[in-house]
Amino acid sequence: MANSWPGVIRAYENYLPFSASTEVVTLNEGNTPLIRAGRLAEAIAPGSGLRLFLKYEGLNPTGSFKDRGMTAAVTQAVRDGAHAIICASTGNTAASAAAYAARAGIRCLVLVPEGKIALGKLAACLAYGAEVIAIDGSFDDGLDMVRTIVDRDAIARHPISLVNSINPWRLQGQKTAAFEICDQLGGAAPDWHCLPVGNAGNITACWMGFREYDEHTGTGLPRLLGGQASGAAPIVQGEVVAHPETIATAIRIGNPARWREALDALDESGGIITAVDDEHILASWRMLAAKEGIFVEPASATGLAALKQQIDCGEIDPTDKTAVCVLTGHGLKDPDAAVAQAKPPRTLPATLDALERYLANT
Ligand code: AN7
Repeated sequence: MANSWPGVIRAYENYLPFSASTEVVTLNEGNTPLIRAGRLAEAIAPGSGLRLFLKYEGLNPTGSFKDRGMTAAVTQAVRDGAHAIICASTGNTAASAAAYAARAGIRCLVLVPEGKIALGKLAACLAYGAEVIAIDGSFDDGLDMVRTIVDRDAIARHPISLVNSINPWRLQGQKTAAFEICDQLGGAAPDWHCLPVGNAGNITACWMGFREYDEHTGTGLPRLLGGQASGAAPIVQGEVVAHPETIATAIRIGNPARWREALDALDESGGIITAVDDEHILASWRMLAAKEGIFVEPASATGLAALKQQIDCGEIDPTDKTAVCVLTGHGLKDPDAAVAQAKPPRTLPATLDALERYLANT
């Protein structure tokens, strides 16, 4: 049977501000699996009846949830006559922008923090032919730079379109994750929607999506649970973090662009935002792989780590609840982190003898 999934813009065209005649730039993103995680539920909330689901966004075309927003942002950029797009990024936005720009045949510039972008993301940006500019500053510095340059360029003849999530089209595309989750749960929102928070675009977009779907189809609304890394938790602390640090480099962000919108979404949903130590992010990251066979990049485990923390401290009662954890990026994005966390492989001589002895002793 032919794969008829057309990508998120066409799949949810009634909910998106694109006309039927718009030429969509798509890689058939979206339609990611919602995986029931029974063993993990039993590990974090034994005997509670928790129904835990994992929205595996790492299976998008460039390996992260960013593709949902990027199809919309690049479609609109082309419609606006842009000849180039630009963004600052911890890596996933950059890789996604690079791919969609290649697809559209336009130029792509990405600013990344030097030495702080995971290998798989850098590799992808280079392969897609983006102009990668490494800056000796943070993501936040890069975002300030691209915001300013785009404002200046607005008077030029060939506009550069900014595709960070301050671009409203990004949120339009990204909200489709909420639609899919409700559809996959049989027309209902979960009780808890748990996700990592960096620049806070995704939590803002998801909330927009849940609200719109509830209005039109009566799915109900989830409560939002956002997780930030302890070393990069400006929203939790209520102040800008000048030098964010975390092993979860994707969310190494000290001054989120969608800060206020995230606070509104948390407030409206009766949600929680919490900080999780790197150690607990990694413990959840390990559980996802070892208990469910799902390999994600470290940042992607932050929603699960936040859920476990809130259950442990009694703030969330898991009894007979449905919770979705959004796994935002694929494990192959950050192979260095994975190898550094694991025991090195055993080496043996290439003989049957050696293998037999190994099997006898383990
Ligand atoms: C795997 O790519 O900000 O709160 O520049 O890559 O919407 O920012 C990445 C963010 C979570 C946080 N998980 O989402 C970038 C960038 C992964 C991510 C987030 C990111 P937002």
